[in-house]
Parts: sequence; C-alpha cells; structure tokens
Amino acid sequence: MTDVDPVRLYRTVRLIRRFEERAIDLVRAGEIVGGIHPYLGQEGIAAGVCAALRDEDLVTGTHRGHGHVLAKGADPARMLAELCGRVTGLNRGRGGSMHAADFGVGVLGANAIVGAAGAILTGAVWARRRRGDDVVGATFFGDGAVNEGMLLEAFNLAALWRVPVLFVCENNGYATTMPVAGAVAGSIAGRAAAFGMPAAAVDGQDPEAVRDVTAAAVARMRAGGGPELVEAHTYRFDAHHTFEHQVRLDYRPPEEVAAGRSRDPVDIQGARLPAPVRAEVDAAVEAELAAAVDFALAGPHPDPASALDHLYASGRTARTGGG
Ligand SMILES: Cc1ncc(C[n+]2csc(CCOP(=O)(O)OP(=O)(O)O)c2C)c(N)n1
Repeated sequence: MTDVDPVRLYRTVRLIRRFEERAIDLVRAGEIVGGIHPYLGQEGIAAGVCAALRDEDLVTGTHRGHGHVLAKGADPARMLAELCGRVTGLNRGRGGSMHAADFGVGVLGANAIVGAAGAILTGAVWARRRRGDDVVGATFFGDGAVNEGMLLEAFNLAALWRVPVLFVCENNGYATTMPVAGAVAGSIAGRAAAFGMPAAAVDGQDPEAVRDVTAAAVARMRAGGGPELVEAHTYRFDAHHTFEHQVRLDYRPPEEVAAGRSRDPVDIQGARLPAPVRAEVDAAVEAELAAAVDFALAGPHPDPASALDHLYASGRTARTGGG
C-alpha cells in the first residue's frame, strides 16, 4: 500500500504499549481494581486494522481489548479513567477494562465473553446496512474463541447475509494456558472456508502488513463482498491477566517467550521512522499519557446511591462514550 502513514501507525502502537504499561502500574497501585488482560505484544493488530477503517466503521473487541478501543480513536484519558472506575470514564466507570465502549468512535465495546463480540458486531453492521449506512465492521477475537458456538453462528449469518464484517483472529498461541494445538481441531482458516468466507494469514507483529491485508479486505467488502477472516499471528508478551504477576504459571518455555518478544511491533514500526521523528512521537505519547493518568486519578468514583442507574438502554440513537 502506498498510503500507509508510518508515523501514524507507530504513534498508535506506541500509545497502546505505554497505555498498557501505565495501566499495569495502576493495577499495582490499587487504582484499577481486579486487574487487566494486557495487550502488550499484540498492538500491531489493533493499530493495523483500525488504520484501514473509517471513523464511522464499527468494531468490537475482547477481554484483552484496550488496544482495540484506543486504536479506533477513543480518548486515552477517558479510557484510563474508565479502567480506574471513575465517573469521568468513557462509561462513567461502570464498564471497566473488559466492557469499555465509545459509540462516538464506533467502538461497540470490549467484551468479557469469549466469542460474543463477533455476534454483536455482525448484528450491528447488518442493522446499520439495512438502515442504509455505508459502514463495515471489524471484530477481534482470540484463538480461544474459534470453537465457541456464538462465533461460528456469527460466521454463518454474516456469510449467509453477506454482512461486511472482518473477523480478525488474534492468534497468540494460547487461550489462557491452553496451547492452540491442544484445543483447535483442523485450522482457523478452515473454519472460514466452511462458511465460504475468504481467509488470509498475516504477521500480526507488522502493523503495516496488518493494515494492508485489512485495507484489501475492506475494499472488497465495501464493493459488496461478504465477510472475510484474517488470522494474525502474534505473541502475548506479558501475562494472560495481571494476576499472573503474583502467581507465576509455567506454561510457556522461556526460550519461546524470548523469541516471541524479539519481534516487537513497536520496534518493527519504529525502525521505519527516522530516529528524531520516533523520539518526537515517544515524547508526545508520554506527555499525553501523563496527562491521562492525572485526569483519571482526579475523577471521582461513582456515588454508590447511583448503582442502579443506566442499567437499561435509553434509546436507539448512537451516543458518545459517557455522553
Ligand atoms: C464464554 C467464555 N468462556 C470462558 C471464559 C474465560 N476466559 C476468559 S479469557 C479466556 C481465554 C481466551 O483465550 P483467547 O480467546 O485465545 O484470547 P487471549 O486471552 O489469548 O487473548 C477464557 C477461557 C470467558 N470469559 N468466556
């Protein structure tokens, strides 16, 4: 692709990386209750996919979803406030890490239920297309989701009704501690073939490669093609969940972790920039995140008396996060 903006892609992967590192600090400080699933190492996928989408396009994400929300354009300060459970958060502090959403930038939500986000996105894109809106969608899921009935049902309906959804599998080799080979019969691409969906594999550590494969799929989908699947091969650099920082689980050989970490999407994209440009972006990201942490910690916690507010949908029109 000739229209890849390497600086923009670098900024996004760097922002997600440093956001996650800040979030881990805030877990340790007790400001984020319950911990998080760090997206460290997988940043190139969210950045690359969202770089090929328009503002009005829709995404849904996973329990490891901060990168998806940020890459689509949510405000890092309000996202961090959300993680800290503050009323200034994207969802008034009620969604938290695994349910953050920002409808204003097309993020219909991270999702704690493995395999659910694909069904939600398929329904949402179908509804918007029926209304006449020229939108497409991308939904992220892990290799652990590919045997979930809900996701396979979404494949089926999306293919049957030709809903323009890009199913993005973030194959990091493990579902919690379970290796792919111990859980997945056949292949992930083979599941797409069963529903007549085109499938492509991509190096998830290379943001530009992800962006290119997504842009090609999105162009076909906008031209009337049906859904497609992309299997992005990646590696989770950190814990499945921050609880692992207390309880070390011995499921990944140290050599494998070292090899995985040696292909860092931040460095791969950073190497495409002149050093001074990279340093400038890094400094800007640090300043933005320092302000984001201050904003997050300055926000009040919700009043316990309001615990039952906002439980029911108030209307069908899109709203901005927290609006
Ligand atoms: C339907 C459902 N089953 C089980 C869980 C518990 N769970 C949370 S994360 C996870 C592993 C998911 O692995 P994968 O989809 O590969 O994503 P990754 O964590 O590797 O990003 C499981 C089993 C869940 N949240 N939802």
